[in-house]
Amino acid sequence: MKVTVLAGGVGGARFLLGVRALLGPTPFPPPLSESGDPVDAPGNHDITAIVNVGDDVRMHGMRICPDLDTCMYTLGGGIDSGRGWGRSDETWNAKEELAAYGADPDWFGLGDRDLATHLIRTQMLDAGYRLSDVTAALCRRWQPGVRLLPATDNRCETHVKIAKPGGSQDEYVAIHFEEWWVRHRAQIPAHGFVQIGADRATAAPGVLEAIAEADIVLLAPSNPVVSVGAILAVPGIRGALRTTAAPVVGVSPVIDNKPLRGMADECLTAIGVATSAEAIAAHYGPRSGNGILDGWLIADGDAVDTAVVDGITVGTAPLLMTDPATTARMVADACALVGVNTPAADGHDL
Ligand code: FO1
Repeated sequence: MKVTVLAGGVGGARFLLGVRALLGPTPFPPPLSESGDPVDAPGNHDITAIVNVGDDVRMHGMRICPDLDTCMYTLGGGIDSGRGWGRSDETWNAKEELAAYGADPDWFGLGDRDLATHLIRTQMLDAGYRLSDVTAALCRRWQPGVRLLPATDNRCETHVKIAKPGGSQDEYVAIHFEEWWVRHRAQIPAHGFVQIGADRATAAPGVLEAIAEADIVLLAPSNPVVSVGAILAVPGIRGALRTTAAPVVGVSPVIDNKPLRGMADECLTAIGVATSAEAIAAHYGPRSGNGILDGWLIADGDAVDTAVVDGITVGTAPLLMTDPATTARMVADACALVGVNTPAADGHDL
């Protein structure tokens, strides 16, 4: 079975742990034969993650890809699970030294171990490799067991529109999403989000095919605005979701109509969408209309007015991703919602 997942950072990575627990690993990058050709793994399932690159940022001369790294480290066993991002057993000497020189920015958590990833990535990008090639190369070390594809190889950064400090009523400036979130903890009201470069971006190699050829496409319980929304901003991806033969099922990112972590509520408010399972489903919209959903899995206890989400099959399940086996059951529930059977549904042990 081919499963394609649209994923952001922390929530997306935890969701992918469940998909892998349910279906088994997809060797990535693909093993090479003696003659150096990629060999399709014999596994009977194939998991592809289309990962958000809207958080990507250039700092201290390095290209940093927070969501790709969060997925790679989480699936590869290198994540600091308390933070949900960055490396385990991390130290911050380089960050402190940079700050001692007054080097800006000093508010972003660049760990010493994490730096190696940014240095390798930046060197490969500068040598002309595409981000998707770089990601596969980094994954040769981490072996995530899921194919990780950036949504695009092009620059497509999320910038946040805020009131111009000291400006008049309708004067705005834009700051990078990471500055808005990490430096200001999303406490400066956002008046909108824009993916810089989206108009010239193209989906990364394999992305549109992974959607078109899937048996099911899942939207991870990631931020609907700056994660899933940023992926949908890449030309062609929304269209691929609307035309794929696969059912498209989203998993609600809220429990009791509140996000578990992060800043989804501030983001949704900024675009005039209520922070509720119902409003987010309506925001994504049914594929039978001009939206992208066939199914919507919401947390036990949350409710949606079926009239509001007409055309979307709604189901409920426990959505707290406490461990991969629990998340695997949630993934099986999302698939079952649209009649796609998976190992858990067949009663096999996870
Ligand atoms: N998130 C933070 O809240 N504070 C940080 O200092 C921080 C540093 C950081 C460094 C590398 C990296 O890959 C991710 C990092 N994140 C940090 C997470 C990042 O902000 C993510 O984009 C968000 O968590 C949303 O997914």
